[in-house]
This record gives sequence, C-alpha cells and structure tokens, in this order.
Amino acid sequence: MKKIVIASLVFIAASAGFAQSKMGDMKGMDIAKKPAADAKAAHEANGTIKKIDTKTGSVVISHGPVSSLNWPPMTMSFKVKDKALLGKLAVDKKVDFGFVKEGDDYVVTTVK
Ligand SMILES: [Cu+2]
Repeated sequence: MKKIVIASLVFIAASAGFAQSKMGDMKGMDIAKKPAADAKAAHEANGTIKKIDTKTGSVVISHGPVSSLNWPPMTMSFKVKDKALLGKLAVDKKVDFGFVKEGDDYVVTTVK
C-alpha cells in the first residue's frame, strides 16, 4: 500500500513538473507571437477631423485616448487605407474610426 502511495506521489510530482514546463513553453510562444499580433491589431478611437490632404491621402485627427495603445488624447496625422474614405470625412466632423499600424504609419481603415 505504502509503495503505491509513493508511486502515485512520484507520478503526480512528475506530472506537475511536466505541466509546468509545458506552460513555460506556451508562455515563450506567447511572447514570440506578440509582435506579429500587435502589428496587425486594429485600434479604435474617436476624434475630430482637423485637416484633410487628398493629395497624400492623409488626415489630421484630434483623437481621444486609445486604450489599446496606451495613447493619451492627441492631434496627429493618419494615412487612409483607401482614398475613398476621405469622402466620408470633413474638417470639424466628429468620427469613430479604426486604424492599424503599417510600418511607421498609422492607417485609418474604417470610419463610422
Ligand atoms: Cu495619436
């Protein structure tokens, strides 16, 4: 009986060790995957259109806080994914918009 108990304990300890190393692996995977996930992540904000440049397809927006990026409210320039989006915009218009990071640019992909 005693032998069985000890064997069980050894098995449990081994399983726990295995589970822990597995979790360690998964954590490593999460860290490795994070940059790619962030690069594709879409962010949402609301703001007021300050300036529209139809030539470069960019727009200056005074936007509210962006929690997914830890951004405070600020005024900054965004590119637009599709110049057709500019048709939905007007200076002083308040918008809810979605954007992604592409290289060094923040690119507006949706406007509501
Ligand atoms: Cu900003």
